[in-house]
Amino acid sequence: MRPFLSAAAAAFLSFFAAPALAHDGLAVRDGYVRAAGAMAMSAAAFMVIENHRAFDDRLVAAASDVARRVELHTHTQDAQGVMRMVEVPEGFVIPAGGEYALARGGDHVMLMGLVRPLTEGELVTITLTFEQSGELVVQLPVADGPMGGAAAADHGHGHGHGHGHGQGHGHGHGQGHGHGK
Ligand SMILES: [Cu+2]
Repeated sequence: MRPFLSAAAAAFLSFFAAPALAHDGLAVRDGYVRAAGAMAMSAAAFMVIENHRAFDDRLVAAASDVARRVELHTHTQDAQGVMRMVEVPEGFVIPAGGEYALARGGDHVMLMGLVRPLTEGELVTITLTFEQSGELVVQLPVADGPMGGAAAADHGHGHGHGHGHGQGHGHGHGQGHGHGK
C-alpha cells in the first residue's frame, strides 16, 4: 500500500507545482480587442494561446467586466456564402506543447452587450477559463490588430498611446500585470 501512496503523492505534487513556473502553463500573446466602432454594442477578442503543458487543454468560457455576456464564437460560411458568427459551446482545444490562434475571420472571444464604449489603446481585462488549468486573466489592448506587430504600425494612427510597453506580448501570467491603464 505504501509504494502506491508515494507514487500518487508524487503525481499530485508534480501536477499542482506546474502552474507556479513561468511558461509551464498557458500563456497568451498577440492579443487584442477589436471594437466595431464607438457605438458598437459588441467587440471581439483575438489572441494566440500557448499551451506549455504536456496535456491538451480547452478554453471553455470567458468573462469580462466590460461585457454583460461573453461567448466563444467562430465564423462559418452559410449556403449563400455569407459569413456568420456562431457560438462554440464546446470551446477550443489548445494542444499540448502547441498553440491555438483566435484570429480575424475565425475563432474569437465575443464580448456582447458592452457596458461602455471601448477606447483604442485601453486595456480590457478578460478572464479565460480552461478545462484543465482553470482561470487565466489577461489584459488585452483595444486595437485594430496585434499590438507591436506590422499590422498595427502600418495603420500609422499616431495617436501617441504609448504602445511600446509590449502589452501585446504580455503573457498574462498571474493577475493583471498592473500597467495601470
Ligand atoms: Cu462573434
